Amino acid sequence: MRQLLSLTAEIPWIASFLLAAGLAPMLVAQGPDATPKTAGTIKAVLSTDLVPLFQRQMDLIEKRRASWLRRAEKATPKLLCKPMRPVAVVAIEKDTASFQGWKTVVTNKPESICNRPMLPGDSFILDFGEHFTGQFSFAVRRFDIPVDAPVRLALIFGEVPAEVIEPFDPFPGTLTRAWLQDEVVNIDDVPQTLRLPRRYAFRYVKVTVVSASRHGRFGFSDFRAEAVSSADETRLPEFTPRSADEAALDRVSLRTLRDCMQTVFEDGPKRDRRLWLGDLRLQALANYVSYRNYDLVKRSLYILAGTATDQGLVGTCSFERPEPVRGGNSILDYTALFAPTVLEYLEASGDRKTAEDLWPLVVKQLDFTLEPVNAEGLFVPPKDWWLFVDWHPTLDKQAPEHAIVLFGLKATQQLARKIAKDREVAFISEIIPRMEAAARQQLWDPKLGLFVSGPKREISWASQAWMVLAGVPSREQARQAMTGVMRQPGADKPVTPYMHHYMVEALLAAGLRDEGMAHLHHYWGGMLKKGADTFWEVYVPGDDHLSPYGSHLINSYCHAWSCTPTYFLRRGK
Ligand code: RAM
Repeated sequence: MRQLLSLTAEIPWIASFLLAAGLAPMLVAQGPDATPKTAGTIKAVLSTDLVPLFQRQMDLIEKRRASWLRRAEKATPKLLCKPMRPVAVVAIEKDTASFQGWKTVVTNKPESICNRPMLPGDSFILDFGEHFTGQFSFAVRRFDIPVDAPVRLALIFGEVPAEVIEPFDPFPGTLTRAWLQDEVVNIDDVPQTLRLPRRYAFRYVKVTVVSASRHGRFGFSDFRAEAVSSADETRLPEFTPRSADEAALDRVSLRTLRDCMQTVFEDGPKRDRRLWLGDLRLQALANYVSYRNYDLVKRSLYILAGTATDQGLVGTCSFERPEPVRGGNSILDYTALFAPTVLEYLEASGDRKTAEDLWPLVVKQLDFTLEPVNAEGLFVPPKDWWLFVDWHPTLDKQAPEHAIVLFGLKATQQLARKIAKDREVAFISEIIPRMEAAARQQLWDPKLGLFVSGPKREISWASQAWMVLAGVPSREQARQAMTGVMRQPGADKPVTPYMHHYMVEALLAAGLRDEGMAHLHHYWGGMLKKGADTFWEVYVPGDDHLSPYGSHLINSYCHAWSCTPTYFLRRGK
C-alpha cells in the first residue's frame, strides 16, 4: 500500500487510469519487485538459455555496485556561479494573445524600488531578464529612525508570469504544493543582507510587504542573485545559425539545458529536481554538441546504475541526496533506453572503460524489457509496469513500447560490437528478426500504410515515430507512415516536447529532413512566439493550461526533455 500511495502521488494520470480500470493492485507489484517469470516469453524459446547469463550479470552488478557510486561521487562537477541583477520592474497584465493570458510590461528600473521607505501592502515584481537556476539575496536598510518592528515579506519566484500573478491557493494540483516557489520571510534586524536558503528556478520575483512598522520604516537597498550550473559556456563550439529563428531556438534550448545541468542532469530545476533516465538521454545528446560535459553524463549514468534494485533494474529516476537512492517508480521504456544512453555516451566521449564497466547492467535490462515480449516476438503490454512514452492520457502503448524495446535491443547489440562483447549477446540476433516480423505482421496496416496499436488498432504519432526509429518499416513505408500520420485527423498527437523530439528524429531517420526541421520550427518555434525563454515540460498548441498534474502552475517551464533543438541544429545532418 505504501508503494501504491507514493505512486499515485507521483504519477496521477497513470494512477487514476488504473483506478478507473479497477487495476490499482497492479501498482503495488510494480517494477522493482517484479521478478521476471520467463515462461511463455521470447526468452524461453531461444537457442541459448538466458538464465545463467542474467545470473552472471547479477553477480557482477552486486560486485560493482559500490564502486559505481564511488565513481559517481568522483565525477561530481563544480558548480559555476554567475552574478545576476534584475533588469526591470514589471507589471503583469491580462492579454489573451500572450501565453496563459498574461503579458509583462516594463514599468520602471530596479533602482526605483531601492532606498525608499516601504509600507505594508507595497508590492512589486522584479524581472531578471532571463530564466536561471540559483540563489536570491537582497539587502534591507533603515532611514532616520530605527526600524522598531520585524519586517514580514512574501516572496514568489516564477519561471513564467502566471506563477507570480495567479493565486497558488487553494491548490488543485496532484503533486506536492511545496514545489511552488513561495516564501514568507521575517526579518528581525535591519539593516542586513539576506540570502534565501532555497535554490529557485526563476526569471520573475514578486515581493510583497506583508507587515512592517509605519513608524520606523525599512527599505530595500539591493537585489541580486547567483545563477548556478555545471554547464561551462566557454566550452560551446562555434555555431553559425542560418536564420534568426535558428539562433533563437539554439539560444533557448541551450539555456534550458544549462539551467537543468546541476550536479546531475535534472529534469526540471523547479520540479522534480532529479535525474530521470528518459530525460537524461535527450540532455546527453544535446550536451554532446554543446557544453560537452562528459563527466556529468558519466556521473548520472553511475548514479542510475549504483541505485539499481536488488533484481538489477536500473534507476528510472534517482535522487542524489542525502545519498543516492532510486525513486519508487519504474518505466519500462526508460529501462530500454539505458543501452542507447550508454552507447551514445561511449560514441561521444570515447570512454570505453565506463561502457565496459556498465555492460553487465546493460545486459541485465534485457531480462526486464524482453519479459513482456511473447514467443512470437510481439510486445504484450504488461500490467505491472508504468509504460510511459508520453504524458498522454489515453495513448495505446503497445506499438510504441514494442518499438522502444526493439530499439534498446539493437543499441545493446551495437554496444556489444563496440566493446567486443558480441558473443555474449549473440542471442539478440535471434530476437531482432522475430520482433521485426511480429511488428510487420501484427502492427502494420498495409491498407492504411500506418502502424496500429492495441486491440482498438489506434493510430498515433508515437507508434509511427518509434517504429521508424526501431528500423521496422522500409524507407518507403517509413516515409508513408510519417507523412501519413501527420495528415491523419484522428491520430493521437504528442503532448510533450519529449515525444515531439522523437517525431523530429524519426522524420530525419525516414529521410524527411525538410519535414523534420519544419516540425522543429513549428513546435518549438510556437513556444518562442509565446515568449518562452526556456522550453516547457508540456506544450500543446492551443491549450496553454494543459497539465498532467492538475494545475498549470506546477508544470515545469524549464524542462530537460525539451532542450533538443540545439542537438538537431548543431549536429548538422
Ligand atoms: C515527470 C517528469 C520527468 C519525466 C517523468 C516521466 O515527473 O517531468 O521529466 O521523465 O515525468
